[in-house]
Amino acid sequence: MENEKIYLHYDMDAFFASIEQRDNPSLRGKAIAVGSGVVTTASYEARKFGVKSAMAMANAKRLCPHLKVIYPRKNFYFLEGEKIQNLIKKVIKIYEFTSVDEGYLDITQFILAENQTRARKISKIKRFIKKFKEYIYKNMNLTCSVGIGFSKVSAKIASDANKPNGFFIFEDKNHFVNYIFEKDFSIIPGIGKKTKEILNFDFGATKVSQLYEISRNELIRKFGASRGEYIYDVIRGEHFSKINVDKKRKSYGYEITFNQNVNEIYELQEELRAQVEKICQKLKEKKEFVKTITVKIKYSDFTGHTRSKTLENTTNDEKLIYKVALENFSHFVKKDEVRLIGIYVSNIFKRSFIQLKLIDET
Ligand code: TTP
Ligand code: MG
Repeated sequence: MENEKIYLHYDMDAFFASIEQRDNPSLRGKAIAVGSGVVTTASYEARKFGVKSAMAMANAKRLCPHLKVIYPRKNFYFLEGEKIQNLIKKVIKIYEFTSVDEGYLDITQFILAENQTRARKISKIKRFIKKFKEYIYKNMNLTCSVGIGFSKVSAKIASDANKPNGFFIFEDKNHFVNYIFEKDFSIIPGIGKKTKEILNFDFGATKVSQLYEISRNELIRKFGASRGEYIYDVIRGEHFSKINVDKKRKSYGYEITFNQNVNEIYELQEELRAQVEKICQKLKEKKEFVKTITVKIKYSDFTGHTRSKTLENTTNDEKLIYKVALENFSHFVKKDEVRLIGIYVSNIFKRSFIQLKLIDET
């Protein structure tokens, strides 16, 4: 196939809970849940008792009386997730991290070669998975599950097929369709609660197999073009989306809440200047460039406003970003009794030539 791609999706196993078990040997092999009022995640030992994410802790305790409850260390888990991402970035250049513990990698170049037999391809994939899992384990002492597919979505479904610490490979579309056919359609990512209800209610569908009976037009009529087409294509193994390496997190920034009203414009401008400085430092560290700059303001009566400007070109220039911030700020009619001021940047890019260079290196 001309445009054949091989995607890997990784998903860390019981991420928060595994970190706790790793760092506290007395928790290993035990049923634990991380959370306070609600379970954020449970160890696989606890899942055997039916303990699940988003369950009230009291219910979890009822299902599993010996459950050990661990108060979350959210910042630490986030940093651990970032460590994993940095490890991956060192060895694979086409990546997209979709949450703290999962992401997509394009591994086509490591696998495909001309005139290669199917058996050879599969054995290369298996070797790659083994190396990948060992690499993460050796460095993090954590296990993950891995899925391989011909599209991002097929790789994601594959990574769920043999959890925990497993892997699964979709060799092609047929293999994929056969696998999902008899499954509940909740196996398809992106079919949310509302869509699910409509599919249940209007079409009497609960299984993927039943979705093949609905025409493309009907799906579009019910769900709109984008979601309708997605559902139609995805169950046929025909939904393809690219890994977007350039586009990073949607936005970030800084804001400050004052203890009392601030009425002086220069004081607010000074605060913005300090925030811009911090943002630009971060942009330079991360080698990122932005197009959109937003200023946010809140008044003593809790009303709030934002003002954004999108530039023609990407920038990380402190003077320019500060100038745009001031311009945004000048558009607020009221500039006193301010309780919060902040600045956010979005439309974040990595310069594409940097990325291309990296790809050439591998
Ligand atoms: P998941 O990957 O969904 O779950 P998991 O890693 O705990 O387990 P699995 O082996 O099934 O992948 O989520 C990653 C982390 O995100 C999880 O450890 C806890 C956190 N999380 C929440 O904080 N709230 C939630 O509702 C969910 C689902 C997860
Ligand atoms: Mg996970």
